[in-house]
Amino acid sequence: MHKDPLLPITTVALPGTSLQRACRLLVLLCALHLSVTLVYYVSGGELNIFQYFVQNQQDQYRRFANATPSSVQNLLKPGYNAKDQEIRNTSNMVDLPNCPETSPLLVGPLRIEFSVSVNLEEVRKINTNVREGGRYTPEDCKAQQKVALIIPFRNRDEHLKYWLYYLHPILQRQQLDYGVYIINQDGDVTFNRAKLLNVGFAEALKEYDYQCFVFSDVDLIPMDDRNIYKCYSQPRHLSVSMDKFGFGLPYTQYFGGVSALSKDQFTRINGFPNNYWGWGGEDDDIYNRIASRGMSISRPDAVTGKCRMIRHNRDDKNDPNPKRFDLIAHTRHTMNSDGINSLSYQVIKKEKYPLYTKITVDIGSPR
Ligand code: UDH
Ligand code: NGS
Repeated sequence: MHKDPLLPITTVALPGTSLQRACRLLVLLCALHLSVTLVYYVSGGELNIFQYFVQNQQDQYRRFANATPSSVQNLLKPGYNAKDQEIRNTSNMVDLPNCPETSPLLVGPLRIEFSVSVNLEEVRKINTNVREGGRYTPEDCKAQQKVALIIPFRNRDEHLKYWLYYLHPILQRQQLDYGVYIINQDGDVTFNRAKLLNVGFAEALKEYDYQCFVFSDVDLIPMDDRNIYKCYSQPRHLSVSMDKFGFGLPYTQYFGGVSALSKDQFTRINGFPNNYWGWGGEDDDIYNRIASRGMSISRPDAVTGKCRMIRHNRDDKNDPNPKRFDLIAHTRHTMNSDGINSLSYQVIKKEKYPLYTKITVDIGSPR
């Protein structure tokens, strides 16, 4: 036996002690790692998921992005009731401050895709602040404009679902006081886009004191919520950077797709033509009307104005109109007698759905 007091203890006991220490250190490190991960997940992790859904609008979390700050709180309250909200919206309007020039709720570029089909019941559930007939009024501030969205329509239900899915949240973030009107052409005579838009103008005004009218094809979705669906001092062309045209304009005077005119601008051009049956030319006629009244076209820049069109085949009863070239050559002569002042139609049915008002109309047939 070794008598040295140091050696026997150290040589036998040292490896065991260092193993224990190493184990303790490892356990400590693991605990530390676990706590850090936990803290990160609870705060940062959740925040990122939230932002992801805000950006992409793919999930029920979107309701938070759609709502104004205090309505977010309301949504979280156990006793939240959409009906109470409606009463507050209409009774307290006078006391509200004006909404800011630029909405703080805008998120900028959006991912728009049409691969997954849309369930309207789900869309309704995430747009709880939208009232019957597709009406919305900001809750915390007085909207700068009362906007009617007018969509010419026939047999495009799948496209309409995408439009409602994407546009309702965008329009709410834009803090507009808005209503959605689907103007459905009855029967199967040749389609007439511009006349349906005139009907939309007239019918929307019967419901509310709209000052601005946004006319949108059902298959066009903006890719940036900074492209505000409101009116400007000059008639506005909004769909300026379409995917199908390689994100540009097909020609400088192009005014098709989505446009916005104030009540005054629309009245000054005597509305839109009623006699373009079939595809093409009616948007060029509208452009001619605007130019002939000395107005110019206002547009967002090519980035903000990006939009996607849902690809589709040509519709039945909407073949290219052979008369369109002759018609657009005479806009200046015809526009005084053909327009909102000569509009005649018959409302067949008016239906109030949770996300839109559908007005089915008989607009006659080509003469
Ligand atoms: N629309 C309908 N139903 C129709 C026709 C038109 O709802 O039967 C509406 C709809 O809102 C559409 C808009 O009118 O977005 C304009 O329709 P359009 O046919 O003038 O224009 P779009 O760009 O189609 O939708 C052009 C012909 C596409 C041919 C494609 C061939 N690959
Ligand atoms: C022009 C049409 C417009 C039409 C535009 C884009 O030629 O009505 O093409 O069409 N004007 C005439 O035909 C006179 S698109 O490529 O979207 O089908 O909006």
